[in-house]
Amino acid sequence: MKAPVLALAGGVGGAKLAAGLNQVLEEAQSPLNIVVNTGDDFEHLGLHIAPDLDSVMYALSGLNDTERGWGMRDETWQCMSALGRLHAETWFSLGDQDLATHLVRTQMLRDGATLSDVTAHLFAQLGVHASVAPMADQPVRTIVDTDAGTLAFQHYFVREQCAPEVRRFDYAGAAEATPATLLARTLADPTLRAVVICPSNPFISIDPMLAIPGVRDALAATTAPVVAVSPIVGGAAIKGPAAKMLKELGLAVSATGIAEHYGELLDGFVMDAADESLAGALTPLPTLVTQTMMHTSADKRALADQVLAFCDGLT
Ligand code: FO1
Repeated sequence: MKAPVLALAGGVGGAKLAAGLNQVLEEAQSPLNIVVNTGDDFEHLGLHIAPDLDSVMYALSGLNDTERGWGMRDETWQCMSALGRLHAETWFSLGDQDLATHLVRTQMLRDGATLSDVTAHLFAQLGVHASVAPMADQPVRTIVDTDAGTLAFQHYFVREQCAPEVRRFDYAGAAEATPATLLARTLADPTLRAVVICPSNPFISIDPMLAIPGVRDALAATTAPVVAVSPIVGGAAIKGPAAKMLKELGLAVSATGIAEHYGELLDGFVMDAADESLAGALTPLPTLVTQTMMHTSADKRALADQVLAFCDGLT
């Protein structure tokens, strides 16, 4: 059995690189384990919504809407219109096809399956071969402390459109959670090839994982190289509110700010060619400067190939 790669992912950027790694490693018949943030999960209209798991699932199965960044392509919104007619909550858009995912997940959880079981089942139904799991089977919920009060993550992100100023993040339930089996087992695997922290928002996609007891220590203890890809290019987030958050938290709005945020955890860092002038500031951290924008499936593959070669060179 070849050595596995572990990808930590959340959000649109995370799903894109996870899809690239999946293409490259599937062709090489090498194992890929993807662990996904569930700090964005919430109960809505009686359903368990897991946006980041679904972004990865739709990206890897090719069902994703590339324009919108979340949800499924060729989506319809009949249920949302009907909810509007009933004066029910419509601030969070659930597509008709996407609803099927939430229905199956919610039913299985209610029948006693774990979120890891449900995730493996859903990915298998859509023909994805990579092993994918949530970061934990217990609920961990990102809470955003803002100048407009304390907000549940999706209330901050979607309902309030990230407008309130962020003061800090909390990950409710993290202290009581345990890493999902796939995460714990992969981090303890002495043959682990690399850990790739995808170009995800560090505060809302990766820090919820690091808040689970044992994860940070296991990342520090693994002999595999831990490499992060910057979600900040040219002082702006590729997508989403990462730059706004860095600024509001008083951190450098740059690829350097991201590397500094992960600090000692990293054995290597990947930043975009647009930020080449910043690479020296990270010395002695080995840094790969390359094209990190992923518009096409060829871009995702190319970045995955380069990141893997960089990791292998660090070992
Ligand atoms: N993002 C939005 O900006 N508006 C929405 O109405 C919305 C609905 C939605 C439904 C299902 C799903 O899987 C994701 C959805 N997202 C929506 C994206 C999601 O809120 C965020 O992208 C993530 O939580 C942040 O990574």
